[in-house]
Amino acid sequence: MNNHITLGEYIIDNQKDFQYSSGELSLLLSSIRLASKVVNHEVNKAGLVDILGTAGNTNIQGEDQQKLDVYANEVFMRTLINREIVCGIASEEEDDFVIIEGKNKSHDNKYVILIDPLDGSSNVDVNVSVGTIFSIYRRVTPLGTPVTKEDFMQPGNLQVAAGYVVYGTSTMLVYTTGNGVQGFTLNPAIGVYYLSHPNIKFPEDGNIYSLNEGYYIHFPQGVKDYLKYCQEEEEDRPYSARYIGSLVSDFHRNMIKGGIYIYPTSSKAPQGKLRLLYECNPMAFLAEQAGGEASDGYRRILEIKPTELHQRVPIFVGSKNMVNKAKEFMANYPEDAKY
Ligand code: P6P
Repeated sequence: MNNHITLGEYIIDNQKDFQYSSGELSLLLSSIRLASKVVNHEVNKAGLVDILGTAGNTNIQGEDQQKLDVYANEVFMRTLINREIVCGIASEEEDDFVIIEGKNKSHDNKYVILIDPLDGSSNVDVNVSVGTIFSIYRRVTPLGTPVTKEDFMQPGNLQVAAGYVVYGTSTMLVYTTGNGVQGFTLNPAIGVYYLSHPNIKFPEDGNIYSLNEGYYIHFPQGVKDYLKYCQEEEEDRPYSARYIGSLVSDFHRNMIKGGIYIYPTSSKAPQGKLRLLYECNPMAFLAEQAGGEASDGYRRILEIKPTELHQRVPIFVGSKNMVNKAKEFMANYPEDAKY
């Protein structure tokens, strides 16, 4: 019998850390825990049942919705709505935010959640890790009224909690409520998450860089210069290139070992590819809570004022000294700060 604390026990033990919490945030985290176990069950057997491939439609991003994308979105939406613990939900798989009109006066709930239900889902068919990403805010409009877009368009530095589930060789739930980053590993035999990685810290330095070098010719010059720096024959370089096309997995590996993940603007993706509200902000909150950094190349991700629900921004996230070195190269081209 291991002596690790379970996620449920941890949430209860740390209830006091949630400012003004009436237990709603604990309930919300517990619901995410439950939904992640249901999704994990399907992801792990995806190869066995006809749930692979596309669902035959596309999301607002124009991307093929994988059947598991749709399934994961339904599981998280249903779990959160049925429990009526949030007053609104925004999802990568939903064109607009969803107002929770529950029977028990859901408008009185104080949190909104933004989710990417299954990031990297195009990897499912080839058995590569995928992940769920979530971001939680306190609403800013009056309790008792239906949520508005304003409740979702908050800068990342106002997040109350953020985290991800990585469905990998083991399934982990990693989250922060602003008091450090805690990692929990699922024991699938009994369906319990145990605290396996307390107070995860990004190594200040690292020797892994993660970006899609196939787009090299389309990158801004600052990114090209940084890439060449990473590949120079020096005492601490060249670094290793590790990129599996799944943000959560690349981020998680880099947070444990040290490294930087970059999805820059390019002539093919003038705003970058990743979404600010439910990909970049939660990963940036986690990175900073673990002692790392997250920038768009010029500005702190968490200080960007959102303008659209599904807006994209470039991201440089990971070990503090690696992100700062990349920013040094980007600073030589201030014209690229506009995107
Ligand atoms: P590309 C998955 O679609 C994703 O959002 C991230 O998980 C991943 O890092 C990135 O896009 C991969 O994008 O353009 O390199 O295939």
